Amino acid sequence: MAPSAWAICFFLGGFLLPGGSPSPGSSVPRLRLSYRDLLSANRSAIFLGPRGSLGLRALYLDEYRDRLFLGGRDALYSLRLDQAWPDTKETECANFVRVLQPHNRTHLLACGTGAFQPTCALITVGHRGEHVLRLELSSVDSGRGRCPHEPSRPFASAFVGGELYTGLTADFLGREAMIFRSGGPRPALRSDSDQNLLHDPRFVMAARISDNSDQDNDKVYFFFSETVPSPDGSSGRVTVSRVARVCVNDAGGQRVLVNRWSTLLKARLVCSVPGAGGAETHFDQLEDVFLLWPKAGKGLEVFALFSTVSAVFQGFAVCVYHMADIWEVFNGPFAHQEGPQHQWGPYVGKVPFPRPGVCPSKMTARPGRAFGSTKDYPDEVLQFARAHPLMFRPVRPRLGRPVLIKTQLAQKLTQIVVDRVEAEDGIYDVIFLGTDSGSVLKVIALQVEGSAEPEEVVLEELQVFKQMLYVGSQLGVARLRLHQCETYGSACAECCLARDPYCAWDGASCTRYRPGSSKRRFRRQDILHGNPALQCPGQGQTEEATGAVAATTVYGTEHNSTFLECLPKSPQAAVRWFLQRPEDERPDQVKTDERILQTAQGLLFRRLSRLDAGTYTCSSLEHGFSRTVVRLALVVIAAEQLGVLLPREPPARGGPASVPPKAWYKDILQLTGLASLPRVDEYCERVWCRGVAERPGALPFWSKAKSARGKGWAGLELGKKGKSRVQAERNRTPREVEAT
Ligand SMILES: *[C@@H]1O[C@H](CO)[C@@H](O)[C@H](O)[C@H]1NC(C)=O
Ligand SMILES: *[C@@H]1O[C@H](CO)[C@@H](O)[C@H](O)[C@H]1NC(C)=O
Ligand SMILES: CC(=O)N[C@H]1CO[C@H](CO)[C@@H](O)[C@@H]1O
Repeated sequence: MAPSAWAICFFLGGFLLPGGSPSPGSSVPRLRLSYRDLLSANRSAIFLGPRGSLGLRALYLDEYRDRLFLGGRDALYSLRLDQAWPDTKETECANFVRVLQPHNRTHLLACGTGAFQPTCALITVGHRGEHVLRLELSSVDSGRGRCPHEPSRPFASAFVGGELYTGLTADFLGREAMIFRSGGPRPALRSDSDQNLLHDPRFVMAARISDNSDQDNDKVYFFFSETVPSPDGSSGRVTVSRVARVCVNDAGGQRVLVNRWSTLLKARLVCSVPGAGGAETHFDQLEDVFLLWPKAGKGLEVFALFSTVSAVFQGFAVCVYHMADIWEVFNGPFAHQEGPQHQWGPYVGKVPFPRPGVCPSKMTARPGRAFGSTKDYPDEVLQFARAHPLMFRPVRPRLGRPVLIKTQLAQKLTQIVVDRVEAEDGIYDVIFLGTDSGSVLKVIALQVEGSAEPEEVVLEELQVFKQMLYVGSQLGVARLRLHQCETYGSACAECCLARDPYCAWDGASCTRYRPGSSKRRFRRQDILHGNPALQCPGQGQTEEATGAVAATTVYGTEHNSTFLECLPKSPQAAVRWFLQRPEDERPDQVKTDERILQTAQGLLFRRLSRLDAGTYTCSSLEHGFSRTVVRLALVVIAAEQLGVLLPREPPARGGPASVPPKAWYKDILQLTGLASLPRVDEYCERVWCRGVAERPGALPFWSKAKSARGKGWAGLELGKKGKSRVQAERNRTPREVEAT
């Protein structure tokens, strides 16, 4: 089991939310938190293992034992959820662990790719409260059919009633795709390879879902996409997404479909946006599926993340399916094709009894014929099942369209987790989307009354054990709190504008909202509209009128460039600049032109004039709520005054020209009459240390500035803030988790 052949290893993350599952546009985020921000706010913890990289391939969150099990490269890890990481024990295991499933109360089943020889073994993990991790050597067995040969091949598994259900390509060459069941006392069962049932499938998820209280009807569902011959009979191939299912009590046929599934059916999952003239944009490639189990009664919802297949347009969409709609499609007509060149249509003839796909149960019993097992099904039923594995109707999403669409993203979305949150004004589904770069987007999709289009609000952030999100990437695993309300700011309006269903204004601060805690009377929250004018009356205007924000003095030299920085907390806010000159009665909005540019970071004067002097107010406007971000009193130093101070030649004495001559500071200080040394320090740095901007590390943060440089403009330097941000950018590694 030498790990030598394992150079091929791609990202394949995991994404888990406790309690989520019994088996385990201008859409700028309002708050973007870097990995460092999260770590320093104690919001996240990272585990990378003793070697600094896990090669993570499988996660299993065990809420019963308070532990998180990780399957990585050559190792399996057990992390205690109730303690700080890394308190780990490690055991050597077979290469890349792809399967981690609970076997019983004391054991886990783990399967690894081996050196292209899949291997399974039982791992003793102990009872609740123990922290044991031991490989049962006597249990090591071939994992063929239970685990793929490669660490990166799409694969899904579910452990039900002591048996492992897998959707995978089981052979070394990756050609033999199948849905397989093994590991119990019953003979193994697989999909029929002659039947052309699966076309290059990419399995995403597998789970047991009960139709009703009768356990005989329990089925295992598989979600995947496949590339099938074009349904219009032409020679092309198209990618479609599928939901397939098999009965847990399927035993195969007696004469037909021996040791093959006799109840396997599949249906298409459609996720598309209707466009002008009936044209639809389809999201056909399934990326991930999350099952949102209802708190009580029926009503399971399937959240599915799709991507486009198109080479020109990269987009992602989240569609939500009611389980009841999926059942309806499986109860509907079968798809039928007269011959390979014919179009598909609904099967209109007589369907034999028991209806193919129906599990043997009390419902299939007839006087004199109990059909206690699929082995008792008439050959006619099995022949029909073999010829009609596909349903005619596709499954359409709730509301007939995606709840969320994302285009023009720099990253690919790969994972989805959903948390249903009860807020003051309703129940919201908070969607966490994991990206291939390791960041996590937190989004709520709102259905606003009277509008067909759902409104999307991209929040920031990420919850503690029982309130935590576990994010896995190839390098490691991160634990993040689902919310940290105080990061939204210290004002009622900021809390309200965040529109985060986890957070509400309690009269003093922005804190976790818990429904039903009626002791606190002043809980202010408005997810639907985010209107602080209603929720936080009197806040916005008073601040503006009294000019509560004190002005800071800044200096600029005539004919030189200068920059006034303004970074509102929320990038979703519109920024406006106002100028009040000493002689003016009221401030006026700053008119931007060739000379004065408004950038995302602030106001840039390419060449400062004396007339630019005055008090600048940067104000952010979001959902009708305006607040002052910063007030800057700009003093313009006249060119003549500066000429007296500055020598014509750069300072001699061998020193580099970029070193600020210290003596001039005092003159500048006298000139301005103010002793705010750090700011003057910064100012001088801007004027004289232009060379710093040329350092390669300085470029990414100021990528906009870089292009402007070509037009002969220079002089923009990184402030201290800018520098540290660049540093963070450059030191970024894929393991860094960004809550956005
Ligand atoms: C984070 O946790 C550490 C240790 O528990 C503590 O010392 C530190 O003050 C915390 N930081 C914040 C920002 O809460
Ligand atoms: C779990 O399964 C293992 C292996 O079959 C067995 O040795 C162990 O006793 C079982 N534990 C329980 C609690 O049933
Ligand atoms: C870039 C730029 O315009 N620099 C000017 C800054 O001010 C001094 C003094 O007036 C000029 O000599 C520079 O050309």
